[in-house]
Amino acid sequence: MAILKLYGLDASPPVRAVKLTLAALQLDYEFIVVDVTSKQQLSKEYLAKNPQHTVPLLEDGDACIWDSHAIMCYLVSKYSRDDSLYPRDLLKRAVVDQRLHFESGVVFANALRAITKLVLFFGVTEVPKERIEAITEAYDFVELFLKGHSYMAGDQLTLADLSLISSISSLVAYVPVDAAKYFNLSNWIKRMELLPYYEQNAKGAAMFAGAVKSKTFTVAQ
Ligand code: GSF
Repeated sequence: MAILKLYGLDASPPVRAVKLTLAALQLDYEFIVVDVTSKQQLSKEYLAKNPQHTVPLLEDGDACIWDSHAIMCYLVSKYSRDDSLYPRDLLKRAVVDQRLHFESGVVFANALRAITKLVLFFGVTEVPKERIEAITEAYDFVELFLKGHSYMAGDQLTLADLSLISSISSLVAYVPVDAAKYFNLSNWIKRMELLPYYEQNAKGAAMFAGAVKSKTFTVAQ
């Protein structure tokens, strides 16, 4: 087997989701830093691998796969005999898939990326209140998903958890999770922090939080 190569940077939530998956599967890989803050993803060499110029990117032999969700599903399907992270049972898998699409569209794109573009990339000092509402809406949904369950797609750890913890542990830099209002969510975060390989997310989440905290912004009413 060719050595897997993962391209990205630790501060990036979807890169961390893939790192968590690689650690859960105990797969060796080479990590190649592509720093999007200095536009390294726009190099000719990187564009040849990923014309959409996003991180994470996984290189497996001649194959280049991007989008964290696609990478995570590929890794489990190809390299794990145990399907617990991404069940083969079609109905169970559909629930995990729903959560992954939810992470991609509602949590990452509509909540995390939207506010991060304003605060970190455009240096906006007054954020529209819709951006904060998008975060609390995401928290409201996951609180509901977790009702009566320990994990995002039911009672066992799946890719849904590894994906969602990467973005939710970054969103807390903007809106802390109120344990009284979000009892299930705050317990789930604590459960995720106990994973033996959680450091794969913790380091980058702290870097991300540090970048957000270094900015000053208010919320427009
Ligand atoms: C999002 C990738 C993405 O936007 C995934 O892989 O899950 N749905 C995709 N990555 C950002 C970095 S980040 O916000 O963590 C990225 O690569 N931006 C640089 C660019 O040129 O788009």
